[in-house]
Amino acid sequence: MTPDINEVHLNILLLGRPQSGKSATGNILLGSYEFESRLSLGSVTQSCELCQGRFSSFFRRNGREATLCVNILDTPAFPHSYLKASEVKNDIHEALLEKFQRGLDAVVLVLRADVAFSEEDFKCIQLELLDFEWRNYFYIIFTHHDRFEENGLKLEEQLSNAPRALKVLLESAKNRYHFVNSVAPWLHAEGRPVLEKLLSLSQQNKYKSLKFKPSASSLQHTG
Ligand SMILES: Nc1nc2c(ncn2[C@@H]2O[C@H](COP(=O)(O)OP(=O)(O)OP(=O)(O)O)[C@@H](O)[C@H]2O)c(=O)[nH]1
Ligand SMILES: [Mg+2]
Repeated sequence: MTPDINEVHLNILLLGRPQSGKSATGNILLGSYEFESRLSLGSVTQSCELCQGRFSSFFRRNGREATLCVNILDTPAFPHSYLKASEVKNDIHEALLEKFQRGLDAVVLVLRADVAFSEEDFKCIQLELLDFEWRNYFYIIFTHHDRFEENGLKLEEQLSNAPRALKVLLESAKNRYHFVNSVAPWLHAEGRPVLEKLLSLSQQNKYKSLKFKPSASSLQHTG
């Protein structure tokens, strides 16, 4: 919760496998090209990076217009093409401590919609940084929605035929997910519905953040 009743701050952590579209997703949430996002045979993002966005009159609260401020932490992939698992983990750990002292409002797993799901996709959130409470903050973003559409695939059909491991993952996110085209020309138009859902997630959590506990190397719920 922020001191100013008409300003809500969301700390958003992006996690995912290499080239899943984490940085591109960060860009659509911000509505600008802040994070380096490009096609590569190896992981592009080498260390955590924080970018901020501020959207005035984003929503109404208590009968007044309110501002949404987002702090987005883009992270190196896990598994990473060049870094060891321990290096990725330490980098995210330190970034959470330094940049998200207040805690986290959304843990976003970025998955490609056009690539078959593998249980490996789930491993990036098993970095031992997250306590069981993270599930209340968990959100899944499927990128490459455009590829999905190009191939005439219907979302509902695909999801009902999804592999069991993906269904379990969606259940653990309490079916909170969104499909995006992270390279849409109108970044903000694509990002706004996701921001609305992440804001609603934070509202469901009564604006209480998931606090990072440095000593315990875990995240816990805090008031
Ligand atoms: N068509 C399409 N391409 C996308 C989408 N999202 C990401 N891409 C492309 O996928 C490639 C990788 O995107 P990044 O944003 O760099 O992915 P990343 O997960 O940050 O990658 P690493 O930092 O290497 O782990 C880029 O060429 C993006 O343009 C999408 O929704 N649709
Ligand atoms: Mg990246």
